[in-house]
Amino acid sequence: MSPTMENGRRPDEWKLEQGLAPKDGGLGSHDLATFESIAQCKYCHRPKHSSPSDDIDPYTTFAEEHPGWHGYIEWEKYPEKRAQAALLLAQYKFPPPPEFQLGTIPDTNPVLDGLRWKLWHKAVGGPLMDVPEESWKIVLEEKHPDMLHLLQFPYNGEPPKSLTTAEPITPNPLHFVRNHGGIPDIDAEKFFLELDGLVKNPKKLSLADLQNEELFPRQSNLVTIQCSGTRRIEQIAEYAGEGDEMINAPWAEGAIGTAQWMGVSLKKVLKHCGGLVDGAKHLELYGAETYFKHEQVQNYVVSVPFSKVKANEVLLAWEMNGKPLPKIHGFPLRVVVFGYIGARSVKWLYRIKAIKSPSRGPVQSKEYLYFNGQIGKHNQSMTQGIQIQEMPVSSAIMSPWNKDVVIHNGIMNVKGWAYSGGGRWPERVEVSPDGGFVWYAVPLENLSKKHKFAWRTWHIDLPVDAEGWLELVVRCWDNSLNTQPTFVRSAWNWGLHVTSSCHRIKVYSVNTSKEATRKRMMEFERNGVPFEPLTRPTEFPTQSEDDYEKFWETHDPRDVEE
Ligand SMILES: Nc1nc2c(c(=O)[nH]1)N[C@H]1C(S)=C(S)[C@@H](COP(=O)(O)O)O[C@H]1N2
Ligand SMILES: [Mo]
Repeated sequence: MSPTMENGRRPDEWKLEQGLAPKDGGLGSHDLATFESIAQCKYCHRPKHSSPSDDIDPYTTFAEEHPGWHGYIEWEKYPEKRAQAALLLAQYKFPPPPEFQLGTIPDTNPVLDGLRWKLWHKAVGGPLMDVPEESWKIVLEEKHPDMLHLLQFPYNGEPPKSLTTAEPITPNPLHFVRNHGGIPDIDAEKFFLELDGLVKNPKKLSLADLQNEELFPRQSNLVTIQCSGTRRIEQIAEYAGEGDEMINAPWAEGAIGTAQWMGVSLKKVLKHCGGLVDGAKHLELYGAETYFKHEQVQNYVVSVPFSKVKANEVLLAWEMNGKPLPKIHGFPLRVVVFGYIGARSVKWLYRIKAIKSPSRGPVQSKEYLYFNGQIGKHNQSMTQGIQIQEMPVSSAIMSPWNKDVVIHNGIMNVKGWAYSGGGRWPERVEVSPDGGFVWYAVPLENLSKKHKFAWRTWHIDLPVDAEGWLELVVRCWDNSLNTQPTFVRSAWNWGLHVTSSCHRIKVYSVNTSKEATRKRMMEFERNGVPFEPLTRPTEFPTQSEDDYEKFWETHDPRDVEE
């Protein structure tokens, strides 16, 4: 492929994901000590000054709930405590989120900083004060050094393209991360899971209880987790949107990962609690960290229907690819909901509550909404959005990359992933070299093994005759014969969720099986002139004076005489 590659990877690969050049690659641009100078009093716009909330001692008022559970403040059970945090937040005017959709996406890694979220934590203070710094430290300890950090805090990151599909099972340090807050640090020995609400016999189970094979058989599944924001950058490139309170991280194709998860089926755990009381139909899942929305604090709460649990498709997992869960992926216990958007796979799980109807938690019912294309800021209401649950069929080309120069001999090697949610799986992957008229099927032996709840990685030797700029497209057909919308525009939505349209990339094709091209490329080599960048003028004549004159001897001149 491209001559600038080192060990098959480019050091500046991430810039290609965003179409930008990298700059610092530093640890983030903001000194958090600047908090006092940035945060202003909401009313007088001067730096924060004394107020009634000064009597609140955040260290005692917002104390962590249990010893050994660092990063867990219980909010859901204590409305007064939430009101006090809201009082503290209300003192300040926070800076607006950065504009990166109508302007340009910053050329740094971390790409976005999350200053507002950092300041919210500082404003409540107490045990939340150091959460942004502590979380970033865990990112650096647990994730691959080549991660593309889309948002420093709450941490959102994806692997570089060349590593995303290098293996059909994603190595833990390369698995994408999507957080809504800090990363708790919970002592497994002190941990317990609370099951309450409409369960017959509410219980508290320690990790040792859950791991006791006399109580619960182990279950291990290969499951792909896909964030509904995957490939969002294509929607952003088309039109700006908004949707959720969280900065809409400009994800490329890497917000998807596949792991062998091990734990126990939630169905078995509920059975151990005597099952559900009549009328209970949903399980509300609680994550330990603090989530901010509209100057209110809460824990991370979503729900799954009991029918999904009954099918043994909701796993309580403590192992990821044979290793204990990394802190960043939910240690000591997380949920893995097969075939649903990632948002339901709650990390740092501490409570499961049986309820009658889907959770009213904002992540469940007020975000992750899928709107009609004409809905936006001017006319949006939450109830118009479909709550996203199962992911539709999707796919992506991971090599070559958009705007790549591909030098080939009539056969282009193209690689990627394909996935379908809801217990459907890719049956056929098709690649087009011409923008979507002609489709070549990926030979079945070039697809990774079929699993009910996992993606398939694939590669194809694509016949490509044409040269110059071409549009490569991929689409997948799942086992229900669903396929993907044709263009981003076909399914663009205000929340910038579920970019499942056919993935299109532009490549510059140089076909050396053509005699003239082969000769030209040899000339570049002979003259010691690099072919790239494409836009640099060729530094040697592309036709000899002789050939040029000969042509005019045998052809009509430019103009015709009547
Ligand atoms: N407690 C908690 N669980 C969470 C989240 C979170 O922010 N907090 N993010 C969710 C979202 S939106 C996704 S896509 C997945 C990502 O899982 P991963 O970070 O392990 O890849 O976790 C989900 N579980
Ligand atoms: Mo997500």
